[in-house]
Amino acid sequence: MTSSTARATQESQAGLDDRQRYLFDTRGYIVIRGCLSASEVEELNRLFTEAEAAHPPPTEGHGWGMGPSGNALHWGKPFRDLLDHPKVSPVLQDMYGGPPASADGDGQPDREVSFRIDHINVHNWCRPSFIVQHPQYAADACTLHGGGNSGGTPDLPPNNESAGNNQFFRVDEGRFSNGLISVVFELEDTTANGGGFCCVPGSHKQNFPLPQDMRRVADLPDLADEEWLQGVPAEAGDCIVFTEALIHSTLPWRVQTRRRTLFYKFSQLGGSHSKRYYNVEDYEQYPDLTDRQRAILAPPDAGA
Ligand SMILES: O=C(O)CCC(=O)C(=O)O
Repeated sequence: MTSSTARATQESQAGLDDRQRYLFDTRGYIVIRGCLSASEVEELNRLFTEAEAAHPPPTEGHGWGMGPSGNALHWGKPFRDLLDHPKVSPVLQDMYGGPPASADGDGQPDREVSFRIDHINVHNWCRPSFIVQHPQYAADACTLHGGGNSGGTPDLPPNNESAGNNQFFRVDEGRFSNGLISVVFELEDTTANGGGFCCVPGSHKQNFPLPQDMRRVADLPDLADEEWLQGVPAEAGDCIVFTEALIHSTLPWRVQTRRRTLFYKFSQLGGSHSKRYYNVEDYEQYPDLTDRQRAILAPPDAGA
C-alpha cells in the first residue's frame, strides 16, 4: 500500500470500512444490510401509500418520484431525511473522494458535503411480469445499461468521463472519484431471481463494450443459465449502493408481492446527469430542512 493509499484509508475510517471499500472497488456495488430501521421502513411505507393515493403513479415509464407525477421530497420528512442518512452519507462522502476540499486554499471546506442529489426515482411495480409485458420497460428498464458505453451512448468508450457523460468510476492514489451513484432503499423484500436489481459485477472497470446480444435481460431465455448476470437480493431496510458505471438493470418482476424501491441518485459536485436541478427554495417551507440537506439539494458547483 502506498503512503497516499494508507492516508486515504485512515482519513475515511468513518466512511467505507475495509470490506466495503474492497467490494465497492472490485464489484462496483455494496449492500448495507439493515440500513433503515423497522420503524423507518414502516413510516416510509405509510407515507408511500398516502403518496400513491394523492399522486397516482404513471402507467408508463419506469420512473416516478420527481416531476409532475409527484415529488418524493414533498411526501414527508422521512423522504427528505434520506438525502442525508447517517448510515449512507459517510459512505457516499468516501466514494466521492472524502470531505470537500478548500478552493481558496484557506484550509476550510467550501461546502458541507462532497456530493449532491441528482434525481430521485421510485419503483412501485406490483403486477407480476409487468415489466416484461410493457413495451417501454422491455426497451428501457430491462436493458442492461450504465458505464460509458451504455445502450444509450454506444459511441462512448467504457468508463468515459467526457463532457455530458456523468457515469464513471476511478481510483486515484487510494481515493475514489465517481459520477452518478445510486443509493437504493428497499421497502419490501426482493428475492434473487424474483425481480429487482441485477448487475454484471466488476463491469464498472470494463475495457470492452457489452455485446449487443447480452443487453436485453428480458430476451435471455433462462436467467439461471446466465451465470455472469447477478441478481442482488435484499430485504426491506437494506440499501444497495452502486456506481452507475456498473452495467446494471432490472430483473423481470416475477413474484406476487409488490415492489417498493426508492432510488436516490447522487452526483459529484461538479457534474450532473439530470438536466433539471432541485431548487432548494421549494423545500424551505419545511422546518425540518437542515443546512446539510440544503447543500445536497444545490445545483452543480454551487458554493464551490
Ligand atoms: O430496478 C433496479 O433495481 C435497477 C434500476 C435501474 O436500472 C436504474 O436505476 O438505472
